[in-house]
Amino acid sequence: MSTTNVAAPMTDTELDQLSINTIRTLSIDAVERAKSGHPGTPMALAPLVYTLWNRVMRFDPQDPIWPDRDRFVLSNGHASMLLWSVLHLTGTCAVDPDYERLGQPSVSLDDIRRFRQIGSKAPGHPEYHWVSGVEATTGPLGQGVATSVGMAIAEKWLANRYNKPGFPIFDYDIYVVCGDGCLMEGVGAEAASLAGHLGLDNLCWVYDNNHITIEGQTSLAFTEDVATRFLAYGWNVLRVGDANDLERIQHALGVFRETKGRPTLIILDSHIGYGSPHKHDTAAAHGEPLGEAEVRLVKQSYGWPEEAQFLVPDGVREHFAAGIGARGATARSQWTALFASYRAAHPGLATEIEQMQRRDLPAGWDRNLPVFPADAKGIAGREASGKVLNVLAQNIPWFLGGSADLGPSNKTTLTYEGAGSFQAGSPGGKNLHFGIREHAMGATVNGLSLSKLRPFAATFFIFSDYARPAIRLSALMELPTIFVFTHDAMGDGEDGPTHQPVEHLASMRAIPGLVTLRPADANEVVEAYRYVMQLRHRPAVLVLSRQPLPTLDRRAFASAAGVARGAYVLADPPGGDPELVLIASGSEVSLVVEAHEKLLAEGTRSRVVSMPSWEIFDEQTQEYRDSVLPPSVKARLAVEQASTFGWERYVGSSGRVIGMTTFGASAPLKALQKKFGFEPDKVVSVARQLLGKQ
Ligand SMILES: Cc1ncc(C[n+]2csc(CCOP(=O)(O)OP(=O)(O)O)c2C)c(N)n1
Ligand SMILES: [Mg+2]
Repeated sequence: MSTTNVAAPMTDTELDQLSINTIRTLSIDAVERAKSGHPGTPMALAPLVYTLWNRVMRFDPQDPIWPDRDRFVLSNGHASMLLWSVLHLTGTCAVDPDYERLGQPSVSLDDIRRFRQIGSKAPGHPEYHWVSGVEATTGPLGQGVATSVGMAIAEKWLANRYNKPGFPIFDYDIYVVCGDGCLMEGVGAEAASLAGHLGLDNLCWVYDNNHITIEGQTSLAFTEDVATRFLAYGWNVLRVGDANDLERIQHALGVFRETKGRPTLIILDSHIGYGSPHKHDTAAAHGEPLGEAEVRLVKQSYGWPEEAQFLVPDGVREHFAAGIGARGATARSQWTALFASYRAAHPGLATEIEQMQRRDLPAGWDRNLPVFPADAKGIAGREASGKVLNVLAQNIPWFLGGSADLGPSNKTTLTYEGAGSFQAGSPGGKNLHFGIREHAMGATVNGLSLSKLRPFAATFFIFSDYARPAIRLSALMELPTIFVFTHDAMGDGEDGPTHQPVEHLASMRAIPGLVTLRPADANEVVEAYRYVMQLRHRPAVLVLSRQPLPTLDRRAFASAAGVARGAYVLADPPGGDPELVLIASGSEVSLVVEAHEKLLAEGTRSRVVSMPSWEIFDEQTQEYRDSVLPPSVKARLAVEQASTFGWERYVGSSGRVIGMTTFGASAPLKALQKKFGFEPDKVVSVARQLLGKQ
């Protein structure tokens, strides 16, 4: 007997549930196939992500970089299958690094089938530079929530500068999903405190309060009252007691949107592994496949065909198209029309917005950059930097930044008339005050950069350690953030070894993609900024001296423009043809210049190479590199007030390094230079040894 089953059209409620279960089962199947990943949290949070995306967010899958879109950050990045599912089901399109739309899906079903495999656009954790529609790279817990604070600051700043009566060009919200881990991490606390202080009412964190982390119940280590803590930070705190209640979730998100003057935390009580008879509410659901037998039981509980894998039932894609797709398309086309009339009314501002979106610099961005005259007494790297920053900030409207409470010391304060401080009541300020929160500062500037502003962050080089995870992510995300680190070595003498970086240069140089620059004098500082400003997809670290460094006479020495090649020949023996190469960076360049003069006087044909940046030098042609460090010259001596680690690559096995192999000490700088061998005579004597001249 055959029957014809004419199915009644599904109700919206049924389609909601079908869509949610599609997210859940795609997540489960992907983890199962990959034999690794995190199924439990996507199973629990599918209703939240569904509600947020399909009912609330202003996001057009056709154009995932539309500037006025709401942002979504999955701070608990291990739950990445939530994002891959929703990017796939909404048909979000891919964009290339030049911000061109490619017309192909960002995440295909095939990518999901190849979750966590090489080349898949569904990698283990959300990766900004790799998958379109990912707003921030997350996975290191706490980074996403902290980055979102920068995104919220950026929206306030952009709205303040560009919105005009009748033209709400920037009017978006930042939604973040986070778990216990993000709220346990210190960086999450720093960021929440800053967001509360700044009253960022465009920022909503949804906290997945599932009482589970990897080791088991949160009662093992996390028993604080999160709600009270966030109230104390000045947040609006809401609670939704059932993660499956779409109406309550939607209601809470509505309350967030109506709340002014405070960020919102929605505490969402959920059950990790929801639907799994044996694993729900247990750590076992966190980070491993459920196993075939359990998957069948889970699918039964969802009313899902047990055998089906990677199933996207009919109607689900259409349901997303009718929700976020239609809403996003309308919002974007309205915005595009608005922007067209904005361009007519405010052409200059419209051009700025377009340049910023492409990470281009405005015409004249480098006008009035200082040129420093030769001066034996010289000027500190941080001083020269302060002058450059003040010029750049006036030339580039969207260039802004600040320090972790060390502005007066880092010389990063923007002091020109009208620069202002960014605060809740003055969202146009260009001086950001991060407070003593280096880690959140790093993540915040990442958020600013993700929002296409051009930010810098500053502290003492020693405290780069406190921001390092965010610097690393900056490099991984390929963001052109700028880190200004002063007090680069032992220049703060009496402060002692707690304040004297040793291994930090090596540590920065080890981060792939990051450009580290340690300029030798004021004109190298200018050239370093000139180079860095033109980077569109790379972060940079500027390592600057506290103490004055002689400003080299560029009529006698090579031009500081050599900085753009990472290393360059600063001085040669008469007639060239060196027998010895002295290599140095930063404050040690003028030291080796002194030694070089002594060596010349005693008939040694030495060359001085200023090497502000290893990375940039390594990217030059072999021919250029050989012209600076001739392969035939084996007598090479590098001098740098930092760990010797890594210098072998330039001095070779027969070269020498004068550097640090211990911590520093508390004493005046002169005494430290003597104690650790950073004196011209020491350089001369090691040079003689290298040449067998003594
Ligand atoms: C900084 C950092 N430390 C440790 C980890 C490893 N890790 C990944 S998930 C996780 C547990 C997170 O618990 P929770 O945020 O509650 O997520 P849930 O299991 O509830 O999804 C840990 C420790 C990490 N990703 N980042
Ligand atoms: Mg948890």
